[in-house]
Amino acid sequence: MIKVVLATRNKNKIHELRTFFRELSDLDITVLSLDDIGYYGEIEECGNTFEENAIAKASVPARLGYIGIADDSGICVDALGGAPGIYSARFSGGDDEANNDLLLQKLEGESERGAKYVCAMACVFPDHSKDFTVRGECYGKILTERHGDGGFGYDPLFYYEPFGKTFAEVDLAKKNKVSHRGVAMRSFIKKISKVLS
Ligand code: ITT
Repeated sequence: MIKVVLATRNKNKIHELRTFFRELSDLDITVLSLDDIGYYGEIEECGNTFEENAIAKASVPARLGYIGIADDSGICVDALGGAPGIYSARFSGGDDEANNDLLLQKLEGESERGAKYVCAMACVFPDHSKDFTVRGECYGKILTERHGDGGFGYDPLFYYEPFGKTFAEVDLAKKNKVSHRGVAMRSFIKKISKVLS
């Protein structure tokens, strides 16, 4: 059995990664959380890119001798020059509601509403011999008002053309078929399965 540690405090991410591994990998992999290994310290996000932040997070368990995994994600809005990007979680300084309000305010009167969700995932080994990152992206549009109450973060404003709906109007399984995190997780599992087999 191979143990990997997902460096996040976000319980949804742990649940999702476990589900993806179960469905997509033949390897006997156990995904542990930071709590499982007794790590209660801070995780710094001080990079300039999604990849740098994912590597910084995954390096925390790697320094403790574990195979570390982490993701960093966010939304990049065309009319805002790619903002909020790596600052998506901290955009307004408040919660998801406040972040969405600020996004609507910044795009008021703007007709160019294109945006993409980005998710970078990193795998860091204690000896750094096989470190790698992968990235998933998903393109959509920012609506002028919220639609739906599922999902989280910017989902009520993120309209995905092929669905004709926002990500807050579809269930997680449907979202993950096309989402930045779904794309990144699938290519991550393919790659880590190769590296570890
Ligand atoms: P960890 O850093 O502990 O892993 P986190 O929730 O802070 O967990 P991120 O730093 O990756 O995660 O921040 C991602 C932010 O980007 C998140 O707070 C949302 O605002 C936004 N975001 C990312 N993926 C999203 C998605 O699928 N749906 C909606 N919003 C998303």
